[in-house]
Amino acid sequence: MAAVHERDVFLGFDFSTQQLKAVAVDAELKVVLEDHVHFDSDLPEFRTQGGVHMHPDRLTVTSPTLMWVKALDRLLDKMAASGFDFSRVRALSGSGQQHGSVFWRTGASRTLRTLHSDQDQDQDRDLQQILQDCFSVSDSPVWMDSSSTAQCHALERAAGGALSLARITGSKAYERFTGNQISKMLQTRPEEFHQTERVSLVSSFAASLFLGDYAPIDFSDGSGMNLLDLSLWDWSDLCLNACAPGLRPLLAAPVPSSTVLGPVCLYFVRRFGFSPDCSVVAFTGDNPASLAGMRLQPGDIAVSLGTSDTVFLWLQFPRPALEGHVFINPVDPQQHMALLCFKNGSLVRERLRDAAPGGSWDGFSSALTQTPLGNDGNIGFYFDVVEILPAAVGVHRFDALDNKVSSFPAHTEVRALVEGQFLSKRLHAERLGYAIIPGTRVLATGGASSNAQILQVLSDVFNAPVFTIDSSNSACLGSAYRALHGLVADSGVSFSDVVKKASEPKLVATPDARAKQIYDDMLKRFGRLEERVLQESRPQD
Ligand code: 5FX
Repeated sequence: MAAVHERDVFLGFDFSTQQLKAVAVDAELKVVLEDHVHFDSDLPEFRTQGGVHMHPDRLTVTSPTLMWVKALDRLLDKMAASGFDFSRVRALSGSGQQHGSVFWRTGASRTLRTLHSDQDQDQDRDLQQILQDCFSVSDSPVWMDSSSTAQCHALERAAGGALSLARITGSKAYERFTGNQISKMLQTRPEEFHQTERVSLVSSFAASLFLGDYAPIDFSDGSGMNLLDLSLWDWSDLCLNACAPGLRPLLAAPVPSSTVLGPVCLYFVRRFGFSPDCSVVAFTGDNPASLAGMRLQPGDIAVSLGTSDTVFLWLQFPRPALEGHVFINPVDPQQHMALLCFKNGSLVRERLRDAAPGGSWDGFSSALTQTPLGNDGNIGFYFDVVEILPAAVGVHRFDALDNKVSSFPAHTEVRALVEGQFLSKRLHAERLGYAIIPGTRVLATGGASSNAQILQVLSDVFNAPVFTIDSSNSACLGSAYRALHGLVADSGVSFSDVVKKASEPKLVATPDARAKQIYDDMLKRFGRLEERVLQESRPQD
């Protein structure tokens, strides 16, 4: 592969739920362009709310496939109008919301390949016009869909149970996971299904547009389908057959996430001025792309403290379990990543802030500084809404002797919440195989990552230094970085070498010397108490 030149630019796209975003970085990894198209407001003709259609059963959630095609037309037009020089783009990649599926109608590959034609006839037509008849299903199921419970049960039965399925595919069966959605499509809309010649994820669908041909699914996003055997880097015949017999040719073989799929097709060269040598690197899921954008390294953990809290782990030795998701790592297929979601995040922190002395973040922070590490043994669980990990609800407080108590003093309550939220993240991360190793960093992001006292507790509970990063555009940025990495991955250059030039995260907290002993012990108690809370939350017969 030729050296990267000073004038080269790398482009990353993110087809997220609500918008299509683009970021371009130069050879020094400086961001030179950010742009987006917002589905609801920029494409009102599709009548989406938050980028989706919620169906009357309130379980089925879809997005119009052609909306994504039109969004790409619109975004590239906007970028051209702003003077962006497409001829400098050496490589592009992208990401899509995970799990969503696109059903290509039989014959669509022929239409896609017309994008390679050097005839002028298509240059005046936008992508939406060219591809309007290409989809056998016009509304793509997306990750918010939860209508495939019956198919999930059937898949778990076929695999010999939820844990066996998790051991094969990295996750137990989830309604939004694509295999179960495909199975539902076959059972409820067989006619459309039988008119389908290819099923893509949102990511591989988007790559197909640039490629002018079907793009393969990458290992990392493919891990979110309940179909990929993570140990084989290939589809599991057992899962394929359980979801839809004969599915393999409709998916084609999955590929490593850093694969160069080919050059951008002529349509983009002629219409927007891309270089015919611009490479399309496999697209992946938004969460894997975020891991790349946050530049996680072996042993790192990223904690996003938002409305709900999300944890990304770089895993060397994964232990898929009944909770969380293990994916093949997007920047190194020999490694893994895991994703954990916690629903009770900022809203609970804000509720306790309001109740804290002074009713402010200052009061909340001073409660943390005035209470000791380990909170004198007091532990709390605060689930205002039914939690995912664990599937429990309500507020549960325990004193140092594990007795259930009905209240804590105001300061103790604040520390119990923050310690409890972080202990829970550590507990569930460790269950998936996460281990704190020398050099482990905790990367914090999201609203609450601006609170120094909260981050100190995070550092103490994980006994690791905490750094802050801005992850607002991490999926897009990660895609631009992956575009660059794709050009050199085959020659053995690691992703971390490629992104060395990007700005360093900021060190904001280091663990107290007493933290390891205190929280190693507390974690064991926390695990036992969580089990009790879970039992109490189970409906009684
Ligand atoms: C992950 O499993 C999810 O379902 C979401 O984070 C989607 O990827 C959001 F786009």
